[in-house]
Amino acid sequence: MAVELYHFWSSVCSVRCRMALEEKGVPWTSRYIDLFKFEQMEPGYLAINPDGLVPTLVHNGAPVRESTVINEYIDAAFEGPKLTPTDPLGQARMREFVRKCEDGFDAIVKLTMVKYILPKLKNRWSIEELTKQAARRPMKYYQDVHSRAVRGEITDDELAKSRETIEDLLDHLERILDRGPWIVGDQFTLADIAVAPYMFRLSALGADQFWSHNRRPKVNEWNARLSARPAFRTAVSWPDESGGGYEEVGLKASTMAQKATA
Ligand SMILES: N[C@@H](CCC(=O)N[C@@H](CS)C(=O)NCC(=O)O)C(=O)O
Repeated sequence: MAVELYHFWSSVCSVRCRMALEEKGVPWTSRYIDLFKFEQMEPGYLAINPDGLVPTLVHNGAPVRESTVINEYIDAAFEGPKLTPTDPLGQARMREFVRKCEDGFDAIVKLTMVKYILPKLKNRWSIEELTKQAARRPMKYYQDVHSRAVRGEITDDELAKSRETIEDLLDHLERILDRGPWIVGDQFTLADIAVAPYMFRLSALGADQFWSHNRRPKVNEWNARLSARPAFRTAVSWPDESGGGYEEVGLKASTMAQKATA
């Protein structure tokens, strides 16, 4: 029953799957794919993930891709606390929210990539090398985002729109947490896990600008409950194996990650 996760420390989709594995209590083996060394494009990895993306879960030799699909698989395939409601309406509510998180992914990529992934890459590689590597990305989306980011062409307008998307997602979360304490109600589910890594990334940008006692108080309280979960702490505290963490680019280390490693 070998379970391997190919993942990267700060990747939001990797955090998602680490958290699901930890919530279920599934023993798993780490296969670190260093995106700062472009290991996602090595032939051995492309054989299990032709899009050159992390994460990939490999269970008994069979790869499963796409973080939200992986999480449904983890919940269905392994013993442990159920992370999906049993009633069809609860399942629909959970999937509606997971879909919203997927729709917000591009906004998270742009906001945080420009702020800290690109500067870290620039500390390690020349512009020529980064341009070459951007063109090698198997997916058009990443070819475009990375090559434009390297050329400094992610516009202020795009960043403003990304910011708006995230603000809307958090407003939506504030509204639906009326039925709390978790996103679907009494049960902690894959919906909470789907958005957890965004909280981690946004908190590195300075959480107080997005939620606090006064601004989106329900999100603030839910986030405190989420951050207290051991699975979350483990998921967000995976070390940056190529070094530097957030501090390298002058960002606040996530307070959640600090707690996790304390
Ligand atoms: N829809 C995919 C997205 C996966 C994805 O975009 N992963 C990012 C890290 S969060 C990645 O591997 N990027 C590769 C790159 O930047 O070249 C999922 O949910 O798993």
